[in-house]
Amino acid sequence: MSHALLVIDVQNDFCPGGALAVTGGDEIVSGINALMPDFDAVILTQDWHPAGHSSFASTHNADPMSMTEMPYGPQVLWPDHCIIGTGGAAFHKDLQADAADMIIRKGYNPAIDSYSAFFENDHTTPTGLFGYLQTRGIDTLTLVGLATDFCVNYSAVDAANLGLNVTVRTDLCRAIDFDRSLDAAVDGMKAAGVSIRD
Ligand code: VGL
Ligand code: ZN
Repeated sequence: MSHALLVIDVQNDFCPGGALAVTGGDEIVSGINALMPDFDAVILTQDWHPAGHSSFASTHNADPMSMTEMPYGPQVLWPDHCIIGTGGAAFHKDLQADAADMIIRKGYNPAIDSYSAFFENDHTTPTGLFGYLQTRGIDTLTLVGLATDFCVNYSAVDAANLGLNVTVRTDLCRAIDFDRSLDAAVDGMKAAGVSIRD
């Protein structure tokens, strides 16, 4: 069976200067590139929202980083970010995106956010990534990217619950760390059986 590198959302809007900048988000790019040749497959995710997405505070006339209730549960309202086709949604210019076998986009459904690379935030609607991994015989994942406490966390927990062997390289991730979300995320990942490598 094979081992894939899953690179989460290394996009301009999550890097310094971006709309939802993660501190140090650009520091991990060269280390991620250097890891790519060690894997049987390289998969990138790309956060990919239509304008007016339901996860945007502006859509609800609310303050960014406030909370709302969606039919699927609580949801953080974010600044507008990763709008389809914009420069903010593009990968960081130094990320070796050409090395990817697969790029999976998520968050394009206007009514449902999608932190995880596997399921939308309703925890039901699949992105198709699990089927891709199964048909390629990939049973082991190493995750890197942005942000540790949101999209990396949700992707890692879903992957572990789907029965994959999962390691998160936190040295090649950076966190939003909103309302102590990083500690909660690390606890949740460990509880799901994810290996954390600092
Ligand atoms: C992310 C918030 C909103 C992430 C994406 O990549 O962690 N966070 N959209
Ligand atoms: Zn998003």
